[in-house]
Amino acid sequence: MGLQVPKLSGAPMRRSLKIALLGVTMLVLAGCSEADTHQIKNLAMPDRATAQGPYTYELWKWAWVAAMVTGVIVWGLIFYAVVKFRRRSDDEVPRQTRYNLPLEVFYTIAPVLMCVVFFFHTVRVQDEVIKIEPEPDLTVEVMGQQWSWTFNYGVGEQDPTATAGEDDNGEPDFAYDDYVYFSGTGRVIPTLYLPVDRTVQFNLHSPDVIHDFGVPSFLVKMDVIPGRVNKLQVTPTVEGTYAGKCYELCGVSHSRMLFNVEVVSQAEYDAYLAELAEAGNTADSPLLGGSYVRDQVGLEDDSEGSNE
Ligand SMILES: [Cu+2]
Repeated sequence: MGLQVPKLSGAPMRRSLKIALLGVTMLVLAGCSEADTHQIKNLAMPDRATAQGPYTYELWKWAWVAAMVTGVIVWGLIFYAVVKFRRRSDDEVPRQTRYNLPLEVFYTIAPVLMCVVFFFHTVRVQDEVIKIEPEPDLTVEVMGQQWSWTFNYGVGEQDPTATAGEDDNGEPDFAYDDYVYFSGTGRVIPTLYLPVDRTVQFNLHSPDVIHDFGVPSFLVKMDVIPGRVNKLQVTPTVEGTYAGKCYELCGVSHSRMLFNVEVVSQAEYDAYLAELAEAGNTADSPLLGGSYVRDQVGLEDDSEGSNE
């Protein structure tokens, strides 16, 4: 008893396949605007606007290269098998084989090796991107609150040893003695000003739930977690306007948790800070949503239920 396979006539099938392929190719090419071409060249990544961005981009690029090489090998093997072992006559059943030890060893070891290489480079890039310089040029205290952002800019001398939390005596310990701030709301999208070519440290605070602070063009982002201060350093290298957002679904108005970023000259940055001061947005410690940021259930040392 042989395999019952339906009889196919090859030629019309091949012709319609060719026409379909041609149609798809023309559609794809016709849809390519200049912006699309730019996107394709960038492998769908935004233009890099920070010193840290190229690390992320290189990882992304080489992951594509590895995926394409794997793809070409797999597609090649598929087409080779399809052509080489095709059915040559209606009543023929191809030779049936099972077990090929060298092949099985290969397809077990090769993916494991690929994962090891991907893992190595991911860790290498991550270490670079989340690296913290002991003395950044400036520090901005960022609060992600449901559902907007507050940016606190330090005025005057910076104390790089500040913890952005509490010192050993339980006193607030921030990098500056004076602050100016801008606080967004669900209606008012705030703008974060940054001086170009300066390494800025963001101390990330949340008074409520987990948010995630990120600017696509910076190619870095970091979670904003209540009860702890995450730190992220970025060096913007290109002046311009960028869009930032919350990357963590944080509640009903999460989609409104947008902000703009203006990377400007140092003079324009100083002028903006003076503007905030003139508007009365001044404080001697950053606006971080009140003391409950640090006193949440289960986080205080002396409450019942604390495990410390
Ligand atoms: Cu959020």
